[in-house]
Amino acid sequence: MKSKTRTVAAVVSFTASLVGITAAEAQPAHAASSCPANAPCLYQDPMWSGGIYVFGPGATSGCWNIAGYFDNRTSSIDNNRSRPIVLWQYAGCRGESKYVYENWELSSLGSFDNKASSVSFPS
Ligand SMILES: [Ca+2]
Repeated sequence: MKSKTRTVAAVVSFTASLVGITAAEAQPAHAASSCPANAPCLYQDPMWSGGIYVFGPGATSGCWNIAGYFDNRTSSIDNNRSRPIVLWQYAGCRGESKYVYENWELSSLGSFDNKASSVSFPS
């Protein structure tokens, strides 16, 4: 198990450099305490502040549109779940996308700021 964990970490680091995520953006979990356990949370403002949009335990697969007020307002993420999520530019999980690893927090979204309109949960 230990060697598998190291391999996964190396792949994450390599992929992060490819898509231009800086070390400042990718931080260990638990900085954002307002997000419930096992839930992916979207925040209206950077640094996990402002309004919060929480995906419940039923959101484990498929594509979910971000309803109402939160559409195009997400500025930081706490993926407080042991599975990745993908943010999408348009409803129905179309357009540009941004991958968020399991148990990762992003204090800002760079070019994806205020863009997300749907979220998918890859199996
Ligand atoms: Ca915002």
